[in-house]
Amino acid sequence: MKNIELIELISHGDNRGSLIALEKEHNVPFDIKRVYYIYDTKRGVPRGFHAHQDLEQLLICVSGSCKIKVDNGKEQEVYELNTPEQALYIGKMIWREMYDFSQGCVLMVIASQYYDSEEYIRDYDKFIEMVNGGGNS
Ligand code: T46
Repeated sequence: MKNIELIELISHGDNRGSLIALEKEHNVPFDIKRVYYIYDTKRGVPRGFHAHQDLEQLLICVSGSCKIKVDNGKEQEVYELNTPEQALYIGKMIWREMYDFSQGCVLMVIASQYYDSEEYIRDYDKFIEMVNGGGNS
């Protein structure tokens, strides 16, 4: 799907354990402005249900697992994130829903913009309208 990519991260491991580095241009395809993480999620409680017009993000499940449904207004895909060695890139104008969080799941998100609550598209019908009419799909 356009604006969605599952990126394999290179893990540097030795007999002490593993380490993964995230760097702009190497494995993060945008300027990093913000990092946040979602944790202490509740069983059976989904999150997300919105899209962003300009925001790009990388989602990494650094512990546990969860599922991410992405929707570009025409097609939908579900990704299960269950390893810190993969990052899901979500580009502009993608509706996302996160669910099936395992116990102890920590979902880390690297974002291309500072937080702006006004920038969220929270209405699915409006999202579909924008995708079909706005020229951003
Ligand atoms: C997204 C998915 C993957 C802040 O104050 N700063 C922040 O940077 C963020 C992301 C959130 N917040 C506040 C706003 C709400 O009061 O934290 C609270 C929970 O945020 P929200 O309901 O938007 O969380 P999710 O899990 O539904 O969505 C988040 C991101 O908001 C969103 O951009 O793509 O994770």
